[in-house]
Order: sequence, then structure tokens, then C-alpha cells
Amino acid sequence: MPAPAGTKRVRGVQIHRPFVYGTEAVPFDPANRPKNAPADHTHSWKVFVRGINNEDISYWLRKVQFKLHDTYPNSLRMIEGPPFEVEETGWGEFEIAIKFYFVPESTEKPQSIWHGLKLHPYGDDIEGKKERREMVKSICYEEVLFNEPVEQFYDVLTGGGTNVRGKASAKMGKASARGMPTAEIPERISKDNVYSREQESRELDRLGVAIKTVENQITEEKKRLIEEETKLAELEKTEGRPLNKKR
Ligand code: SLL
Repeated sequence: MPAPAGTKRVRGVQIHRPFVYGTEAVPFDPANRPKNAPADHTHSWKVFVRGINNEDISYWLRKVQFKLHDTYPNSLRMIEGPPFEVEETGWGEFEIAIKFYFVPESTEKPQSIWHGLKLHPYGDDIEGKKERREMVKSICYEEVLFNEPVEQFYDVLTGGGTNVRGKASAKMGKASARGMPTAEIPERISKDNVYSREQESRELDRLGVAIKTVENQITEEKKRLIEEETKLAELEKTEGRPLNKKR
């Protein structure tokens, strides 16, 4: 029996799409507090989901619900279209539940992730960051994986259907051409976007160096252990074994 329309899956295919999500917060300028902010609020902040390099992701992401702390009025904020973000003010940090609703063609169930709102500087030079009232960013790179998408969604994702955006689409053979849906991330870092092949390779180099450092530390520690054990054996020979030592 043929599968009902819209439910036939493309077997053996997985399609991923990158995105970023996170929070940005700045402390109020005491000389210029936002007018409507309650007296106990100290920061302006924003939580968002967006494409890498601000690429449009609304062809697979239909809407996003942000669940704020219960101290906020209407703590469930449904954002029906891009930009998928909520701007607020507040005084405290808390975990935000971010629920992704995919386009109806996908027939996919919504998925949630959690993200901690950061208001206070962390990492290096915390005092300096506070003094300069620097923006506190907590942003993550993530990929959504569509496993064996239904055919109509596969078309949407790959540009094979009618949902292809951009004027060039009619002539284009390559999915990476401008306006076509793609999972590619940019080659180079730019002012507004670090998520790129360049950053990925820097990160791999950093991990490579860290692994080498740990390997060297292990070798050093093993050497020290052998030295200490040799010393102990010599002492036991000349001084005898300690009375309470179990062997
Ligand atoms: C804390 N567990 O104690 C957290 C709770 C709640 C944050 C943080 C303002 C809400 C409002 C606000 O910042 N809530 O009054 O509109 O740190």
C-alpha cells in the first residue's frame, strides 16, 4: 500500500542545518536607564535563534517559543517569524527553554533546548569587563539533524521544490549558489560572524595543542612516579619497610 501523501521518507538520508542561539546582555547605563524598566532591573538582554551569518532559516524553522522565568509576565513568548528573538530587561540569570517548531511540510515534532541567560561577565578580566560595561555574550553553534526527511521536506531543504528562494535559482545547478538552501558555513571569519571554516580549523589547532600538552604532562608525571618509586625502593632497602605499610 503506498504511503499517504506527505509521509514518504527519503531513506538513508540525513540533512543537517546549522544555526546559532544564545543570549546577549548589557548592564544599564545609570545615566540612561530604559524608561519603562522596573526599579529592580539592572540589565537589558536578548535571547535569539538565527542562521549562521544571519542566513534566513525560516524555510525549515516555522516559529520559536522562548520560555522565560516565571517572574516575567507572559513568560511563554511565541515568535512567529524571523527575527526569532525576545528582548527584555531583568535582574537575574535563569535557564530559558527554547522550543523549535519546524515548517509543516517537515511533519517533524517540535524540539527543545535549554540555554542559560548570562548577565554577568565570565572568563578572563571579569573586573575590566564590568568596568567597561561590556556586552556579555553566551552563544552556541548547533546543527539540527533531519533524519530521513519526508519527500516534500527534502525538496524544501535541498531547493528541489518550488520553495527555492533567490532570482538565480532557475539557472542554478549548485546548491551553494546565492539564495539556495545550504548547510555550508562561510570560509572566513567576518566582523559579525565567527562560525566559519577558518574558525573551525583554528579550534582544531587549539585542540591539537591541548592534546599535546596533556600528553606531555602524562609523560612527565609517569617519569616522576618511576623516580619516586625508585627512591622509595632504595629507602626500603636501607631503612626497612614502614611498620604500617601494607603490601
Ligand atoms: C535568581 N533563580 O534568583 C534566579 C531567578 C529571575 C529573573 C531569576 C525579572 C522579572 C521581573 C527577572 O530578572 N527575573 O520582575 O520582571 O537569580
